[in-house]
Amino acid sequence: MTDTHYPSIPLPDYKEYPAEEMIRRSREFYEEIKRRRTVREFSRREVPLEVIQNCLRAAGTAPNGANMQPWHFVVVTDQEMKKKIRAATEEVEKEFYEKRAPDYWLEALAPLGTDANKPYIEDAPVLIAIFTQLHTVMPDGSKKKHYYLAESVGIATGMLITALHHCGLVTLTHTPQPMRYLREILGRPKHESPYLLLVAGYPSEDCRVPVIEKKPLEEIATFI
Ligand code: IYR
Repeated sequence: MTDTHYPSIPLPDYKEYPAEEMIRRSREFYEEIKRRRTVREFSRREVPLEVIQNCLRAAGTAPNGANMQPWHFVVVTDQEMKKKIRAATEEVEKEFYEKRAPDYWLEALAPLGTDANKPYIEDAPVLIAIFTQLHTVMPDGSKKKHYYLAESVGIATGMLITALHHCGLVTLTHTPQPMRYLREILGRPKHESPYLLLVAGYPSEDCRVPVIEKKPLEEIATFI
């Protein structure tokens, strides 16, 4: 049998911290990340594209199935394209709010005050349409299967949201259902499926957010 392993090297760039420093870093990171809020009112101010590019690079380091990196990110800053995406999204959302959503779902959403109007899709400077990829198309046209799509892309998306927050930007994780229209509008191939539309930018000056609470540690974790 031929050796198909990747060549290996000693773990590069690993940093160990003394326990005290580790505790301080964990506390500081928690303080930093707990300021993150999902925002629905965006300023039209532009953001430096390099920030988005670096945050995407960060997302692209996410752990994933068999290192197939089964994701694709489409960054939309073009106003006409945003307008198109807004119109298509509002159509889907109108159908959701008026017909498809069961009462219990509408009741769960009522405290958030969301509806089918999505002005932020046009206001925010950046939309990042995130796609899962079923396979890689090899140069000879053959297909190389991808694994754990939802897990991999979910982790990468979490890292992207964290990176954008770290840079002082706000986001909205938007998941209109069904999202197939995004593939068509953005001209993505059939083996890619829209996973989430991430809206990113600065909050509007009068941006407000609901008063919500996160479950305490005791409720979300068990130590055995
Ligand atoms: N996609 C719809 C509905 C919606 C669903 C959930 I669950 C939310 O947490 C928020 C909204 C919308 O974006 O309005």
